[in-house]
Amino acid sequence: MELRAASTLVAALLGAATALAQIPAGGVVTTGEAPSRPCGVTAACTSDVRASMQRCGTITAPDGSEWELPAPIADGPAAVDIYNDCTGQGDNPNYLDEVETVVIDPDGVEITGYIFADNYYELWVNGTFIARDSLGMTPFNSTIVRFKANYPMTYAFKAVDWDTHPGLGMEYDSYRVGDGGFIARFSDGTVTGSHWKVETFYIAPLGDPSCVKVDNGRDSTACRWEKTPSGNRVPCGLSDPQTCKALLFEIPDDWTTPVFDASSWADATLYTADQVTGTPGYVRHAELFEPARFIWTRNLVLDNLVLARYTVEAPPP
Ligand SMILES: [Ca+2]
Ligand SMILES: [Ca+2]
Ligand SMILES: [Ca+2]
Repeated sequence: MELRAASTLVAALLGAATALAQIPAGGVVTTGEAPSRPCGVTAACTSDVRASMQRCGTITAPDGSEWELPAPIADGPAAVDIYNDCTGQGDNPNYLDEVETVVIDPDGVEITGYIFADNYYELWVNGTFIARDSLGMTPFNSTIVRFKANYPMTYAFKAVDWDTHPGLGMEYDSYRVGDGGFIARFSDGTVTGSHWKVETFYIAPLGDPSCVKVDNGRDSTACRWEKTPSGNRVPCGLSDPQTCKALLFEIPDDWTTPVFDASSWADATLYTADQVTGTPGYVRHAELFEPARFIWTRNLVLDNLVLARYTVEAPPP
């Protein structure tokens, strides 16, 4: 009997270990939608473009932990818009005059950056906050930033595929699944590309979060979603979206600093402009971004909060 009890205990422990092993280390699973509130830019658009107010939510996990969704948002100044047809008039002819320089090192090199994100970004250089996107959800704007820093320069982007149902990773009344992607070019020749490191911290919607594996960073490509005529769908969302789950990971405190080790993150995946956006914020100013490439993790659809890093060691020749 004792032997049998012991073997039952061993089996139970193995079962528990297997269950734990099914979700990547540090992952927390939540179910359903968080109550949401307006956040960031909440003024109605001045033009009649199709726009969605930015909304944020706080969700409580079964272990009591609280999570800001779709991401914790930095409380810093917004970037100057190159194109904004919501709180701006579309093309902003004065963006070069309006952009201010964030001085990290007074004797540093002045760098100008051009950034477009689906839907939102925040940027740090060498751990100093540079700017956040002026519009979190839609419509899609494009922005300029400027800073002065010494090499090596570590770029740290927080990029968010914003949703309107926090916790579900879904958007609009149709509960469809949106996608992400962002692109940046800097005046010293630094561009987004596959040499950047990326990691995902909010993966949703998921039916069974054990579809997320760790293989050179967290990989959600085995998680199911389908393209349908009414937008991207996931199996858990077809009958009752509130049964869908999110897999969340805590953002490391020091992730924006040069000393942070991102070697376990994946190399960025490249996407074409067509895969990410056909909106005027990018298309009307595409030449500003050449030859940068749109990047994200391996899953443009289900990975909603993506951190991206790259260090430029010395001025490009
Ligand atoms: Ca935006
Ligand atoms: Ca999106
Ligand atoms: Ca998404």
